[in-house]
Amino acid sequence: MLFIFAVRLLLPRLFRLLFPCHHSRSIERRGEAQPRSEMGGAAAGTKWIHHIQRLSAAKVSTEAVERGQSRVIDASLTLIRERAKLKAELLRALGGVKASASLLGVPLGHNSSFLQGPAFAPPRIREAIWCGSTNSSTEEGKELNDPRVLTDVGDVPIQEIRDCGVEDDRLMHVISESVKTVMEEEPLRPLVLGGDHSISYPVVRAVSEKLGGPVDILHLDAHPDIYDCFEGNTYSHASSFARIMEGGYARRLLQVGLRSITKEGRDQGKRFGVEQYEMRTFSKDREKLENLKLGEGVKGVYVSVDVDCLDPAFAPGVSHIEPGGLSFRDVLNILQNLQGDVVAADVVEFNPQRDTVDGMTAMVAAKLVRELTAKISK
Ligand SMILES: [Mn+2]
Repeated sequence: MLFIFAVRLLLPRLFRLLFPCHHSRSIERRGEAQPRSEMGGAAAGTKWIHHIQRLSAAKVSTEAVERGQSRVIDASLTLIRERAKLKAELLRALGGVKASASLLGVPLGHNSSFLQGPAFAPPRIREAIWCGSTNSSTEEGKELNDPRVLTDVGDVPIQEIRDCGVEDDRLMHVISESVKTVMEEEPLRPLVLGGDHSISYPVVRAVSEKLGGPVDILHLDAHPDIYDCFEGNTYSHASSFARIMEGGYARRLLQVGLRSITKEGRDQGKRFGVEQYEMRTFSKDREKLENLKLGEGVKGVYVSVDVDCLDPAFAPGVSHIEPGGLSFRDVLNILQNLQGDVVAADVVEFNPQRDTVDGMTAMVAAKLVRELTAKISK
């Protein structure tokens, strides 16, 4: 017995001694499990799973890789398109619906300058929307379990597409195409679940292109997200509104809840004519912000809610904790009293990896989604 044990213990060591190459390869393979070491100094936007560069070493032609990527993207868009078609057909058959919110998840976190947890938010938000601890009525009495009020077309499979080596230019295009696919189906209107804030750029671009003109944007956030470029990444979550304004996708941009703004943030705000409302003057601005009328003479209103617009006391599960923010009731007052045709919206930057164990911020994000649903659907 002791002899067998000794052999079993010693044989692998003897094997490694005789075949050192096998040993070093097994170390290399362990290294593969760590995406960062695999990527080396790759460009921004290539963090997390991204194995295609290693696979390319297998001498597959660029054309073949691109063909494969296109097939994956087509399949992804097809699933969203078919779900949107089915649900819109049902709504049209039910009749009497002018506009209906439809959830579209965009689980993207790699354009965040800090933590990437928002990539995991959409399923947590859905879970909280349907959590049994509350009922399915919005505050003003709309029923979320009525498909005429809310449907769901699923997620853009961001990580699955990136895992095929698709870079951000094309990925952003896929997000835009997904949003347009939903808008194709009357009466669906996209209510997008982020994701970090970089997704607002391809979403707003799609909304504006699809409607054929600019929208007015109500943007609730601790940060203006309007850097020309952040840490070398033009798609950064800190630059999305610079891209939106450059593209001419917004006529008015109102930023509310600001309390972490640099000189560049203010300069860029002036450059693009942004109406920036800072928290330090909120008590003075409150009446105006709780009685907004937007979207007249343009294609409608887009609402972008960064969960960190809220004071961290209300929503600790965010990447950038910034004290001195809005209360949840402040946000609801602004949204519920907003006059205008809300054509699409997003809720972004909820980071489940920083949430409390009982998922408090997930409930907060879900209630934002519920009340935005009430705003969109009619
Ligand atoms: Mn923010």
